[in-house]
Amino acid sequence: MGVRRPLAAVLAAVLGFALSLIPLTVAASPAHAAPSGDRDVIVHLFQWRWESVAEECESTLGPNGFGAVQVSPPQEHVVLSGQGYPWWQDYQPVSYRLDQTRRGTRADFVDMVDRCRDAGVKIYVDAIINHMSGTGSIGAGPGSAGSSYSKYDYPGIYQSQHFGDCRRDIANWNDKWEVQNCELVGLSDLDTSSDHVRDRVAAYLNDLVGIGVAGFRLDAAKHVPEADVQAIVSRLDDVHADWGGGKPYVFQEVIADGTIGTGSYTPMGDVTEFQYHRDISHAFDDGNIAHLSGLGGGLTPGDKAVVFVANHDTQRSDPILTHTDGARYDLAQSFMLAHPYGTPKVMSSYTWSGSTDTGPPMSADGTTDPTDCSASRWVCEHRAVAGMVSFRNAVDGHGIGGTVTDGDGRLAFARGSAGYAAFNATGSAWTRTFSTDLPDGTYCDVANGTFVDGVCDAPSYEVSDGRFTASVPANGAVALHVGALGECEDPDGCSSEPPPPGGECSVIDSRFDATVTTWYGQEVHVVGSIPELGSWNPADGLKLNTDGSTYPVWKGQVSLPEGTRFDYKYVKINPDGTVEWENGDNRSAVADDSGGCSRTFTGSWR
Ligand code: LM2
Ligand code: CA
Repeated sequence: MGVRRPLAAVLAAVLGFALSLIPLTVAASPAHAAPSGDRDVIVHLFQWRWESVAEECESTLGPNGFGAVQVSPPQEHVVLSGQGYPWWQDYQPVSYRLDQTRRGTRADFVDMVDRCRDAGVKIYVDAIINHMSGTGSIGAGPGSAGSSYSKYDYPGIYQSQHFGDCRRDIANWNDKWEVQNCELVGLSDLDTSSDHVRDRVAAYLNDLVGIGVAGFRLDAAKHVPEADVQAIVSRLDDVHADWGGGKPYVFQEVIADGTIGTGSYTPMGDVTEFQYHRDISHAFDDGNIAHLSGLGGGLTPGDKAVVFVANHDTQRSDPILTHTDGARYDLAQSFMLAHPYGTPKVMSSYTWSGSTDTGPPMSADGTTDPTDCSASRWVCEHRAVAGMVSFRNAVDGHGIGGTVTDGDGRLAFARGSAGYAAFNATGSAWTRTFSTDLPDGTYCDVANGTFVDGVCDAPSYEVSDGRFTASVPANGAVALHVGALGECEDPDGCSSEPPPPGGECSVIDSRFDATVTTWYGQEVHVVGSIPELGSWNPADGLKLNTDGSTYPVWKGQVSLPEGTRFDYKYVKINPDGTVEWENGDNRSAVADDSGGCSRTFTGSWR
């Protein structure tokens, strides 16, 4: 298709789907302080400033029981003014100084760690241990904190001899040696077999541990030989006593393929499970969720797997289900939190239009703006599932049972006598009586609000003789647990019914008016990122119609859940089935209720 494939897709394209189980070749390392079972949820506050993270810990994450924040890389990075300060500057370290990044100063970072710890929330740092900066347009600095550098030369840290001999891009992804020793997208590849490099990387990580950081995402871990990861991890200090001491939590970014599987990295810590991401995303995208109670079966053992619906790379390079999909995506993240497999990582995104390189909201000098969840570009989708974090924490230790389905798109299950959740990935409400093992009482529906300090701001349900009757909203969920017993106290209303038509709208009548000149026999379709618009498949898009009185305006209509964000393009389909895409960036839209319960999206062919 070519229209929405960014550079990073080159990366994704070569990552096969096969999960190969490679025998363990590395000696087991000391036990790590894995996130405690009852507070294990990670949220990736992608590109947030340090002070914004601190505020979120205090206002939202701590009170709702989130366990940890994955923050964007804190070390000094390249500054690419000529390229509009793309987000991926961070993935090109030029020193390990925390003094000044686009997200704030070292003092800001320290303050964030302290304030989050006081709120009961850990900080996990995205640690780049495989490489330093690249070349080409990247130039030679100075870096964000003023350090001078050039590729293979970082004064006072690394010189040419500290980088591998390969000095070219990874070409053959089936050759494990190349994958681990050549360059990932032209980034200078550290010789992690050398003691100097191991010591230097570990000193950086221990600086962070000393500040109170409790864990690490090891970026591009698959590109670092297992023994080198082991050597670095074994050099780590124990975490702050507030976190119970012990080694930092480590999860490694391993995009498993036929050449390198997750199994060879599990001795050093947890690993990202990309097959889970593909499975859950396709299931919710297709509305085919009835079979998901066994999600994760056959993948990396759950106590070693970090799982997610989308991450900052997949949402750009290989989007299956992302924040642009609105309700269905939120539902998938809710499901991930309700299901016991893996350590869940919730994504929190910002939007972009046009290039996927686009950085976060920022000032003219490339410094990131504070987050404002009510402003349009910060999506803050973790807030939509905050109540489900309390569900996860409350049902820890209880397996899945009492599964109920209704067609392909509906699934409900118990988590023992501690919780019950129902998911509806169809366009109409699912009304029925559910049988549970919950003690009788009034329960707050944490799928549709939060339960904090005994206050429920969501609909509540009466469980009587173990049963409750609910109308699970279209593309929505209902979730009850024993840690959230209480009646709705929401001043905005407590109805568990979908909002009445004419008031707030749950569905937006979305109309497209496209001005397109065609020749006889051509059709015009709207094709976009959501299932209703064909999930980028022209044949499944929305067909528009015209007649003598409206031509060249083509019109069509589709109903979308309120708040659905999506990208789209116009295409012409010729009688022989060939497809012509319009030029330029994808169009972006939100089917919100700002104009009542219907919206019209207009445009002209480009
Ligand atoms: C990762 N995990 O293994 C990160 O999750 C991913 O976001 C990083 O790529 C990657 N590894 C390297 O840390 C991103 C971004 C790339 C970008 C790199 C480096 O997705 O597009 O590459 O960060 O900033 C950019 C240019 C690329 C160029 C490279 C080196 O897009 O065209 O390659 O810099 O100059 C010649
Ligand atoms: Ca390497």
